[in-house]
Amino acid sequence: MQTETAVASKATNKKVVHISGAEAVIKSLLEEGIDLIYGYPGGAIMPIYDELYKYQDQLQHVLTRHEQGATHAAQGFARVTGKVGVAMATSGPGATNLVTGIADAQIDSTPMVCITGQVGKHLLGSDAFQETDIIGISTPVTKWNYQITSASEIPEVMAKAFYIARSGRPGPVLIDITKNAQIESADFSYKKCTSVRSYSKIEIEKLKEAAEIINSAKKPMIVWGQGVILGEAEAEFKALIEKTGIPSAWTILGVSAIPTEHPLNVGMVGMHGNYGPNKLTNQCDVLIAIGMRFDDRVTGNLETYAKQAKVIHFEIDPAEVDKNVKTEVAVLGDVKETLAEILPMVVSSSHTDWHNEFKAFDKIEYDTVIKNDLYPVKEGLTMGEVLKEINNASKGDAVIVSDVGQHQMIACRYAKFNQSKSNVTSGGLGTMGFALPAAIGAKMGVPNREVVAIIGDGGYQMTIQELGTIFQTKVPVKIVVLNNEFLGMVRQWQQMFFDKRYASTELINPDFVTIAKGYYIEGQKVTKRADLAGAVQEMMASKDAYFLEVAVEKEGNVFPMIPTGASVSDIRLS
Ligand SMILES: Cc1ncc(C[n+]2csc(CCOP(=O)(O)OP(=O)(O)O)c2C)c(N)n1
Repeated sequence: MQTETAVASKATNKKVVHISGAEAVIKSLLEEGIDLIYGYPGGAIMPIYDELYKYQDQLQHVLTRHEQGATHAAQGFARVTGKVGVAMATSGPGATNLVTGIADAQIDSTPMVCITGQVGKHLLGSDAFQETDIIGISTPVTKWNYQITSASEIPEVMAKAFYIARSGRPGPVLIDITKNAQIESADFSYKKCTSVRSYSKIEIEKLKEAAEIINSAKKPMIVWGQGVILGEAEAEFKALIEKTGIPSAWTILGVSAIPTEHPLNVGMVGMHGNYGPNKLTNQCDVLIAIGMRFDDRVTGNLETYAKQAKVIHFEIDPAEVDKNVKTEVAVLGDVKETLAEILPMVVSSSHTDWHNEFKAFDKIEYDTVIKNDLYPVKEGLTMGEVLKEINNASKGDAVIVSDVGQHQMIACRYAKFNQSKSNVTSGGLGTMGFALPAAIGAKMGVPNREVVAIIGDGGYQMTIQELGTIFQTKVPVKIVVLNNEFLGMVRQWQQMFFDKRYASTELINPDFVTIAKGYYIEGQKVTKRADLAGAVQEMMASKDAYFLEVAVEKEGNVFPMIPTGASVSDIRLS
């Protein structure tokens, strides 16, 4: 703890104390309002863990069972709270185990600070025990990274790390701290960082141009993404769509920004999105993209994507503008501000005929796909009916955390949401193993909300060890494994595009209920439709963590589907 009496600094009027680098790290976290971190200890970070022990009444450390779990838990926490998630690991293998989660946070713009221990400064570059160049390794997948080699750097670098992680387009930051910097002492005084680089001022001319195009559009369509949620612009967004009456579709990370049942919500775009919004992307005259980045899973073949439309792009990151899709007008800036500014410039409308075109496609999709997913008459249980029962039990109030694969697409297509920041999934990276640890972080972030993880039998086994974290922390997450005994999404592609050659996609699984019980987590397996609703209700009624396995049909497929490289117009219903 403190080794010298505190003295007032003339420059900042903040207290200057002389403390170890390790303690400076903890104090910096406290200054940033952090009271919960996820991590895993080891030699090169032991001085920081020793300080954590002393500060445990102010800063909770959750010991995950793998460093990847720590990053996903920090991501889950960040996604539901809008705050920065923090993960910590030792050098070498501890640090490299963080990389998947960091890459996931980078592509999904999740604010996260990772702290890694590093060998002493005098050993850097000597292939010392557990030395790895985590700065080099993480450079392409971090928003910023930095190696601290002296204790005196800690407060300023930590302040910068948190500012960069949460400002503008959020993202992950990694701070690597050599062991000597943790042990040696230095003066400490903390000043929060308030700017690193400035974001462009809103250009009123661009807003006027955009409003003019929107006002004269006959068939305008909005596609919104996670930017609306990250920018906390839900109210501004809702006001804009309600005034203009424009049909609005979402990307997988954007859903929950407005309630699912909102009449202007026309569904999901992209590979397994809804029929109408995908088809009509190629018939709208104006496409207004808000806080989304035209991912290839959204656009399909760019050569045939919305070529007839004038594209308006509301975006905070200039690097995203004209990257994949050429825009007519780009409105740069924070959507909370740009959407508020444009609201008085747009005229009220309802676009009734145009909405009816969406409804006609909805009917086709309902009759050919949705009815069979949600109300199947065949014997095998579908993933869709499990989601329907979860909706019935949650009434749309739960946070849904999904893993990667068929169940993810079904979860995002059918889950109902009443409030923002409720859909947590690995979008851009598609990281199997994400959901179980992310659900832990989500539940800790919003303890008063129900958090339900929807996971495939493949992805579950990638981070199944985090059941240990659930048991130790007693975090009451609900875990639903949709078991089709296949790596289902890959199997679907093999069925459709590789003549049903099921190469290495069949899974022979263990008894998952017994494994959960081994971690003292109650659970059951459902194999019959008659037992499903009751089992889901029992799970939701439980005050503790609960494991529900549902044996779903083995070769169920997710439709609609835009085959890779095909046009959004060529979306298939079977
Ligand atoms: C770490 C990782 N490895 C491989 C993949 C490729 N992949 C995408 S979906 C999928 C199958 C997922 O199977 P499962 O978890 O059982 O879910 P299902 O599709 O059956 O719902 C695979 C292997 C991936 N996304 N992530």
